[in-house]
Amino acid sequence: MRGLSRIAAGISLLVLVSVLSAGGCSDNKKKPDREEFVNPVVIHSRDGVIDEVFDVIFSEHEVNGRSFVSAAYNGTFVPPVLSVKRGDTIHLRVNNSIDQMTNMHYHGMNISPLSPSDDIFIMITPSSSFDYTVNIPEDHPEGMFYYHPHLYGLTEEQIMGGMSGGLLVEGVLEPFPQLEGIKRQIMYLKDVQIQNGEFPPPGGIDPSAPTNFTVNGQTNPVLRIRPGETQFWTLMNIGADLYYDLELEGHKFYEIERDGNRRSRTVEYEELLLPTSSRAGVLVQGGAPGVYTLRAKKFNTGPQGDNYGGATLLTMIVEGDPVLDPVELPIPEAEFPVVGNLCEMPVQRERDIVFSETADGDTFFINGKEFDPSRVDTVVEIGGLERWRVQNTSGELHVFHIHLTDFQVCEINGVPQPFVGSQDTINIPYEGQDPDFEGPGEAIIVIDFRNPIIEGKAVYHCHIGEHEDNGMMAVFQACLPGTCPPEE
Ligand SMILES: [Cu+2]
Repeated sequence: MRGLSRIAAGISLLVLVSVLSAGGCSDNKKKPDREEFVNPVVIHSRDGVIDEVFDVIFSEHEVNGRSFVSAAYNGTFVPPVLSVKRGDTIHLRVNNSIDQMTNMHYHGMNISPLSPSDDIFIMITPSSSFDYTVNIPEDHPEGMFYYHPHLYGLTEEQIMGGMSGGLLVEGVLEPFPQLEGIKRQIMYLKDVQIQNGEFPPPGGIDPSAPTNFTVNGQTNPVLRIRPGETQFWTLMNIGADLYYDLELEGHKFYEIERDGNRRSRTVEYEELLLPTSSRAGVLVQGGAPGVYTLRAKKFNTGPQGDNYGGATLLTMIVEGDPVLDPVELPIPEAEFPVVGNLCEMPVQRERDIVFSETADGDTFFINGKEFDPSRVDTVVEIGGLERWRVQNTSGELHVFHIHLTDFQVCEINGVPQPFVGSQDTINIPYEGQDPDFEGPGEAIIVIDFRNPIIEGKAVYHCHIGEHEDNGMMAVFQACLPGTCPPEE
C-alpha cells in the first residue's frame, strides 16, 4: 500500500460507517426485487475473424444504485467477451477519445508481442486510434483470457473504471462429453470505488478504502440452478487491485481450468483464492434446494499491505426439478488430456527475481529497480524452460505475472506443490508470513519459453495495479538462439 493508504487507514472506520449507511458496501442494501444474474455480451468470431471497434470514452455508469463517470470501452462497465477459436484472427480498432493515453494487452495469450499484436509499449495518444491484429495460433491453449489496458502509471485507474473484459478461446470442455450443453456462467469480478459520488481522481484510489464489489456490474444478483444441475462458472478477477477469497456456501468448486489452461486434473476447493488477474473455470453442482451465497471473504495482504472488506457477490438459489442423473464430480483424471510436468523437466537457466518496496510503501522494485520501458532487464533464449525463484522481501503480498506464456508452480515457501497444470499468475507470500519459513517469501516456478511466437519484448510484473503503476515491472526480451543481445 502507499502512504495515502496509511492516512486513510486511520479514518477508515469512520468512512466505513458512513458508506454502510449510504448503502455503498455491497450486500447491506435491501432491495425489494433482486436482479437476476446476467452474463456479459459474447461476440463470436465469424469465418475465423472478429472485427470490432472499441471507443474509449468517458461515460456514466451505475453500480449499486450509484452513478459515476469513468473511461470505458464503448461506454460500458461490462465490455463484451470476445470469443474465438484456435487459428482465428482478431482485428480490434481502439479509438482513444479520453484525455489520457491508453493501449491494449491480451492477458495470458500465447501470441506475438510485436506490433500490431500484443505490444504493450504502444501508446495510443488522445484523439488517435490503433488497429490491433492478433493471430491466434492453431495450438493455442483453450480457456478464458482477458483484455485490459497496460499503460504504465494509468493501468490501475483505467481498469477500475471498467476497462477489462473476457477473451475466450473456445474448446476447454471438449474432452468431457458429459459436460456437453451445460450452462456456462461468465463472472467478471470487478470493484469500483466511488468517493463523494465520483470515480477517484488520478492517484486517488486507495486499495484499502471501501469499495463496490460487482459481478458483471451487478450487486448481489440471483443465479438459479436446479438440484443436481452442473454449471460451468468462469470466475474472473479482472479488477484493479483486490484479491478474491471465494466461498460458495454449502458447495464446492471443482476447478478444471486456470488462467486459460485446462488443468491436468480436477482441483477441489472449499475456498478459492484468486489473486488479481486470475481466472478459474469451475464446475458447480446444485445441492439441496435452498438459498446460498457466493462471498468474497475479508482479506488482509500483510502488515505493509491492505485490508479488503468482504462482500456477498451473488446469491445462488437452488430450485426446480432435480436433475435425475447428475454429472459425476470430480471429473476422473483419466479424462483429462495429458499435460507435461514442467517441474520435472530439465531447465536451460535459473534466475532469482526479487520483489521489494520502500518502507513507506510508495515505490516498488524488481531486483532493486523501478520499471524503465527502455531497459531490457532479462534476456531469454527461446527454446527451453527456465526455473525462476520469485522472492518477496516486503511486508505485503505481490502477484507475479508474465506475458505471452505460462508457468508451473513447483514450490511455495519450500513446500512442493501438487502438479495440476500451468497458470499465468501466482501469489507470492510476504516475508515473515509463514513462521516456519525463514527469509523472504518465495515461489519457485518453471516458465515455458519454448514457443518461438514470443520473440520480441514484453514484461513481467506484479499484477496489483497500484504496485505495477509505481515501479514493480520489468522488461524481458525473448530471442531466437544466435540473435540474443548481451545481458546488461
Ligand atoms: Cu505487488
